[in-house]
Amino acid sequence: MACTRRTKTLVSTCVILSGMTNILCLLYVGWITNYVSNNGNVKVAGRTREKKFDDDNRGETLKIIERLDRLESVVNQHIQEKPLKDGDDTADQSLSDSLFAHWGHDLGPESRKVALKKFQYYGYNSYLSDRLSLDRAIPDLRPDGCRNISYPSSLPQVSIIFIFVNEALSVILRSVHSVIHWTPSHLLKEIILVDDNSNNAELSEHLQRFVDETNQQRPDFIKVVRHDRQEGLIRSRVSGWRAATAPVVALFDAHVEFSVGWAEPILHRIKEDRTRVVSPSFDNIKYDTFEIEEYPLSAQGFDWELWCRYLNPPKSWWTQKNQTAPIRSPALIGCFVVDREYFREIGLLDEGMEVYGGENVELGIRVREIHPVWLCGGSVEVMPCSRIAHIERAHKPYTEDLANHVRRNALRVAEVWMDEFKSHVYMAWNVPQQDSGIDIGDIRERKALRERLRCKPFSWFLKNIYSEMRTYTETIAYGVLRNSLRPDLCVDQGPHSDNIPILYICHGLTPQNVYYTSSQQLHVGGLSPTIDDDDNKCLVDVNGRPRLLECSYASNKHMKLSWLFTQGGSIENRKSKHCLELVESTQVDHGYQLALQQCSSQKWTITNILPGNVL
Ligand SMILES: *[C@@H]1O[C@H](CO)[C@@H](O)[C@H](O)[C@H]1NC(C)=O
Ligand SMILES: *[C@@H]1O[C@H](CO)[C@@H](O)[C@H](O)[C@H]1NC(C)=O
Ligand SMILES: [Mn+2]
Repeated sequence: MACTRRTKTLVSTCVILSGMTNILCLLYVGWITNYVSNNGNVKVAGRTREKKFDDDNRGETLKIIERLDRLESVVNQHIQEKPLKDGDDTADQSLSDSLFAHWGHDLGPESRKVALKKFQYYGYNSYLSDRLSLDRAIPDLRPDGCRNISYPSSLPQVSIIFIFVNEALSVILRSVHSVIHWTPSHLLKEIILVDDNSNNAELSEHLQRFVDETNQQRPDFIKVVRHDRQEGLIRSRVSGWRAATAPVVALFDAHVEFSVGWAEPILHRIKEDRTRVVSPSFDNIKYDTFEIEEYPLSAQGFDWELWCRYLNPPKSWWTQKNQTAPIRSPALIGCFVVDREYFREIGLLDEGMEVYGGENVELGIRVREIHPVWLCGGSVEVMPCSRIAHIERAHKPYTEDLANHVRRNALRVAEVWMDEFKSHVYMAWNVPQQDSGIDIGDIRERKALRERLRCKPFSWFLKNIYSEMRTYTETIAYGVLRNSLRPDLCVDQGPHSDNIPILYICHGLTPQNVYYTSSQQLHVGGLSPTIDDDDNKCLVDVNGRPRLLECSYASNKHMKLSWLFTQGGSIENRKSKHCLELVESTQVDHGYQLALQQCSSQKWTITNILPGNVL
């Protein structure tokens, strides 16, 4: 799964994403890194996720990391990705920092080398995993009350599906061991291992031996499905589903560990109502130490790029004051349990999604299946009493072109399901809505499915299921904002802390996203996805200086945030009548900086105008 945010060093972003090949990414990250170290707060560990639950307490560094996190998806989009190259010193150093920060101090140099190599390959510490018991117990992190709930003895049986590609054997085996150990045996019908064409022969061999041994005791208990070419995670899940025979199927990554009592709460909910699609709650297995890190209870959602994200549970859940109650959730983050036949009825997953495997790709799955489920009358929920620990990788071991696939899948979802809100996905990915040049494949079948299931409009989903999501129906133009004086420079939100917009070499990543609205606001930076996130930043004339302030704040304070803008014309503040312009400056890198001054007819353009609007 990709939506969980990882601990990340600043420089690793580019290393991981581009194999150090992309100058722009390095420039950008270099700039951020300098900024951070110049300000003396170089502590870079921390999960973004925490901020959702601790809103008042966010360090600047965390914000920057968050930006890099958001950046990641967009960086991908712009960068021809290459896998990590052997012998790249910078890459090695950053990997090494990441692996050995909290682990391996007493390891000899040879072992370190081996461990590092494996870490680079898998994105987690498989060297350590190989040395941990396959049967280790993980802590029982269920909230109070779960232990006292009793469930009917007759619950539907479940098929467990694990999908993987090039996963460490010990990690797969631990997933299998722990699900066997923690699922009551009369409920566990079978385990299905879907190998999406791993190119590791040793893995297949060892795995097959384990399967054969197990099946000698319980014939057909473990099934192996092997793809003879890489199909991606989405079709892997469907392959697993095809092989399953139990009334309920559970689809998981093969790098998880189950916890006591995980199955009963979920199977009970599905038994009560077969249209419920249920996710367990997730804890983290740290990629370096393999320690279990407790995560707060969350619902699961997505942003407008359709990357997944954890959400605070809805108000209605909090007011029940019952931590064991299911959490209604707009989406799923990838691992879920569903009635096998119901899953078929609602159209499985979109097999038209051409995806090369990788964890982030699962986003496509989540979003894909959530819409049919919700819009067509089922429900999605997260069970607090069912807990599973999942390894969040430090980096994706195979990043080839990942974001392009995610973007393509997102656009498929937008075109099939999102009606007038599809513009939001195009805006978030910063691609033109018409003639995007992106081949999203044939979506007729999915559209027919939507017809057949008589799904509700997407606006219904937003209003009733995902009311936290912000919408941007007022936006009329989006893209990067350039001045004809220096078309190689773009308006950029600059460092978060000082709220000063800057000019920077155009890279088109999130910090350079600009949105102009029909209420004449200019938003700079990524679209804030939900009301629990910070508001968008608006360009404001503050005492004659260009500043970026939260739009709602600036608006409430009646500040000067309205701008007259026409494509190819000036950007003039409606109150102060000053224009946003470039002025020469020897103090900045690129020779120009932004200023507000008497209008001198400088010309600005913004990349895309939404269909039906004139600027
Ligand atoms: C749970 O059950 C045990 C024994 O059945 C009982 O002693 C305990 O008080 C119960 N706890 C709660 C929170 O209900
Ligand atoms: C809390 O929620 C659980 C699960 O839905 C339910 O079984 C239980 O009765 C609820 N407890 C209370 C006190 O409402
Ligand atoms: Mn995963």
